[in-house]
Amino acid sequence: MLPLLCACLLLVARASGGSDVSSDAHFNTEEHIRDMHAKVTEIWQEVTGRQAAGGGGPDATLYTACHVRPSATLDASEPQVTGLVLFRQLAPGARLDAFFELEGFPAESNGSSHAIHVHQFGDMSQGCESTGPHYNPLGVQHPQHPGDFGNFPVRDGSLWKYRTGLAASLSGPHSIVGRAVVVHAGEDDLGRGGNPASLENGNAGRRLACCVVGLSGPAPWARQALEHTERKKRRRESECKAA
Ligand SMILES: *[C@@H]1O[C@H](CO)[C@@H](O)[C@H](O)[C@H]1NC(C)=O
Ligand SMILES: [Cu+2]
Ligand SMILES: [Zn+2]
Repeated sequence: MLPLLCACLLLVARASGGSDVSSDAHFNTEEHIRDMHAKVTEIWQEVTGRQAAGGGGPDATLYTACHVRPSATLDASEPQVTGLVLFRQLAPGARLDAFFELEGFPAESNGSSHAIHVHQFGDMSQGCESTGPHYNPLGVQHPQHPGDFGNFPVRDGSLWKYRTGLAASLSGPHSIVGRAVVVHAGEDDLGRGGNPASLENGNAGRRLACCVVGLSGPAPWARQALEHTERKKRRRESECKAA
């Protein structure tokens, strides 16, 4: 199977690299990249799918855990946001499910919305500043990046959300494993800000906190699912009492 994969990749590479770079290649670069991505992803899915079917075990689910820490470049007066972001991918190529669990937002930010994105590098050596721009493997505009998760409301200093159908992937050529999740001080304008930055990063403001997406076993996800259910129940109960 491996020689087959190599042969396919070689064909794809030759098909795209063999054209005359000096003439119309520039014009079609974006289309080429997208086309090549589709082919490589297809090959990847076929290979991983076969591995899962034969001997790889019946469960091809992937899990990651990302421990959010305040950016090292913030001063002490800034909000110290901490928490956990978990992803789950039930099969290669499937959309992601996620838990976002953050706390440490200041009281005056009650009701505010905060952008969360996947950034290119899992490098936190200069706090969240060294995680680079939005992860953008297809060279498209914001908010079409795979890690453009939009806005999350803060309530009483914390943010917790279960989301499904996220376009990012934990496998394949555009996996977000090893890259960073960044929590911003501001709201994402979702590309409607009317300036160039809006189409790059949504003008979401300072980087408050971040983490590196790392593979994990299923245990953190199971714990969080339980915690999420119990918290929802508690909130419902307190709302009933208040009513
Ligand atoms: C924060 O806002 C929520 C409604 O979004 C409200 O129920 C809650 O009482 C507010 N908390 C504080 C501390 O103002
Ligand atoms: Cu961001
Ligand atoms: Zn983006």
